[in-house]
Amino acid sequence: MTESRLAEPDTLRLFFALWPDDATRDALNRTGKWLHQHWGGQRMRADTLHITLAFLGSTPAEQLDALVACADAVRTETFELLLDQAGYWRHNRIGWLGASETPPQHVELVSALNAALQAAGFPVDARPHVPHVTLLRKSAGGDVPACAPVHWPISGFVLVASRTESDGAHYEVIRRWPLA
Ligand code: 2AM
Repeated sequence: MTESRLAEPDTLRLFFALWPDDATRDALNRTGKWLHQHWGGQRMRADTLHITLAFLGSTPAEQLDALVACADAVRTETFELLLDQAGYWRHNRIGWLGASETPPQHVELVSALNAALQAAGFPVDARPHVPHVTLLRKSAGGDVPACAPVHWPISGFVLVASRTESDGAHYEVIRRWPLA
């Protein structure tokens, strides 16, 4: 057995997400800076910015193949997400950027993924999905400032493994799926 196999974890903290291209990441990061000037808190590092589609949490590594099969079953067309609305959640002190109108393809992507996950016995979130990019944590919130809209071309989605380290969460994209 090789050293790297020995180091492979038995469980992974996983989630499906939309992962930004470089231009979208830069635009989201600029909005994070702008929101931080208004609301304070801790800015998310640029390399962590994403939209969660389905959060699985701690998952046995042996279930990865089943997860991949769930994502393989999704047939959604590419679309554009217009992120034009900042929001703040008091219960977890998160400042975020979201969409004033969620495109039907996004709704269909989330529901197709969740349906496949549920049918395969994975845990799914019963709460309504609010597409958002978390930009600030431990933030005070306040009056909602106007934000420059971010046009995000969605051409695929990813499976991400998360590790928590002293400087915060680190995310590794472990698999990508293109949209039709
Ligand atoms: P958040 O951005 O609103 O905090 C990785 O933790 C990603 O999964 C984050 O985007 C987080 O959303 C999301 N997530 C959804 N449900 C979660 C949960 N129960 N615990 C931690 N993160 C969760």
